[in-house]
Amino acid sequence: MGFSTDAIHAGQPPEPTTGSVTVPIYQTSTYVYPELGRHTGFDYARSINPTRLALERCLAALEGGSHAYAYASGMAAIDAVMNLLDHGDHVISTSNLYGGTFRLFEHVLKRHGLEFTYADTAEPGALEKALQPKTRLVYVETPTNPVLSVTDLKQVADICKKRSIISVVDNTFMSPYFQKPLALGIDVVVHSTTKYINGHSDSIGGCAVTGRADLAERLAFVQNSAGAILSPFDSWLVLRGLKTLALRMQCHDRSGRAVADFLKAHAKVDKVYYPGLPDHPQHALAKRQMSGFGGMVSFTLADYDAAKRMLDRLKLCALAESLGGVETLICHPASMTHASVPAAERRRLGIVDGMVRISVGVEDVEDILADLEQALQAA
Ligand code: P1T
Repeated sequence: MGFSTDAIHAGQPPEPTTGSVTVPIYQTSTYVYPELGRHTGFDYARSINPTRLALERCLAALEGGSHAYAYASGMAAIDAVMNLLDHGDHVISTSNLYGGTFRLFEHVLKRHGLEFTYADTAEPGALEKALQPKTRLVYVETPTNPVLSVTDLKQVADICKKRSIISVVDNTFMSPYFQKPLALGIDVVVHSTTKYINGHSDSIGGCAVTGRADLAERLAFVQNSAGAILSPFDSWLVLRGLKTLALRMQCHDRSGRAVADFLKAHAKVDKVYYPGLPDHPQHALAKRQMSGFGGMVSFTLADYDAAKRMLDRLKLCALAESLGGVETLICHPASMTHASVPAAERRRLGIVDGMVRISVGVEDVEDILADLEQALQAA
């Protein structure tokens, strides 16, 4: 089946009692056993819920995996995946990551005995150089948040496979519509479903998808044991959002390119970060590995004050954390999404105080450009 057919139908057969074409919200905590020693396949709603199950099956289909698990947030999904590891295991991670992922690694998981090395995985050879005998997992964000650097996923998968290292990719920025890490040999994909997958800025959630039965078994065990599940209502919202993922991504991509071109030509703008621009350092790889460039664009102005003047003047674009919604969201990574990354490290990664990040929404692009233009005049 095609992508949109799966987004609309996979895991979502008509409900058998009434024929309801949408999956009902099974708002229950438990299920009656017909008799002692036998249940219906549904025993307790932390372990299994029909609305969540429909979403998990749909997500597995869209990512080309066999199993998916839905969690209460993107961070809960990442935390659950890191639970595949044992005390003392070593992880290599992309150096530029969502600030919250860096915080989880540095300030939570390190305390539980995991060790982390950060490498610029976009640089050929950097991953091999960081390998240790105890490396058990490689964690990659691509394109990265917020500098949009792109890592070669086939190379990562090949390096990891040879050494029985688990490869994990945060596919939040591209969504399965534009990038399919599992098809390139990656073991696990994670998402903040809060972003493009749900797409309407009205739910916090996350998921992990894999094609490996051994990892799926452990993920299912951890999901049930730790219990950070997505609620039935949020599962329903995400199922509803998913139905238009292809349409939304096509529009985000079209408008993302227009915004990147506009910023590139603007006198007030120093540097534009967008994988679709021919001067992006991994543009050729991005063209090969992704089927679109998406709607995330970052750029730099002279300094913090210029960024503040611009951001405070916006009328349509909303100054807010998050991304991937139908409305254009704009943020200042250094003080918002990446505030938990130490200042020196931020500067090393290029997250300067004059950087602004836009999640280009699906409004009429002329209106987005006009708002940016009037705000940039203040920069
Ligand atoms: O917010 P949550 O659903 O827990 O997702 C965390 C997360 C994971 N991975 C990536 C790539 C992300 O961008 C995020 C969350 N990011 C933002 C809130 C943001 O504005 O960048």
